[in-house]
Amino acid sequence: MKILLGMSAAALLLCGTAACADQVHATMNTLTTTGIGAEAGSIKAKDTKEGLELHVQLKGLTPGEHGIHLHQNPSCDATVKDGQPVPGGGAGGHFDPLNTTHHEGPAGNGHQGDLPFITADANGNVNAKIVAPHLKEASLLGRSFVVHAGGDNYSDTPKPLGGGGARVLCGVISSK
Ligand SMILES: [Cu+2]
Ligand SMILES: [Zn+2]
Repeated sequence: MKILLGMSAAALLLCGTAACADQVHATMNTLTTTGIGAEAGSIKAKDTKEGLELHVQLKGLTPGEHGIHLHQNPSCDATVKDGQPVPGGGAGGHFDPLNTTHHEGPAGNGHQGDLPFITADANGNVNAKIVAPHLKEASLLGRSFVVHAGGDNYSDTPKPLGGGGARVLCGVISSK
């Protein structure tokens, strides 16, 4: 693990310029009760002076708003809770390196993994650039992006974690 981390750091140093923009990315797939299903687009990341910019291109969503977050683990596996399958449960919780345990959205001081919600058009497609002011590319490797069935009100009330509910798309983040 130490060697892997070292290599990632070296790659980031070599590619710290605009010439290497968009090299950190995730291929997104639908989630099923046993793992992942069809490919559903991609997310590409780059650092800007406003923060981490994500180019989000997705398909197959229900029209309307969807919560999207950086989740802790590099896994899109299904897990089991109380005897029920949890699609994408392997991704773990929202990236929260300071252990705030609060969901406050991209401008808040809670989970660093809280991203601006995305909106799918009438055909279920998303082609959007979103900016997460508190995140950097270097925080992404070894984690995953998750898109939820519902929107995100950037709060833990009335429902926890923005109220997005079930996990519908997931992608483990890599760099190449
Ligand atoms: Cu999430
Ligand atoms: Zn959160």
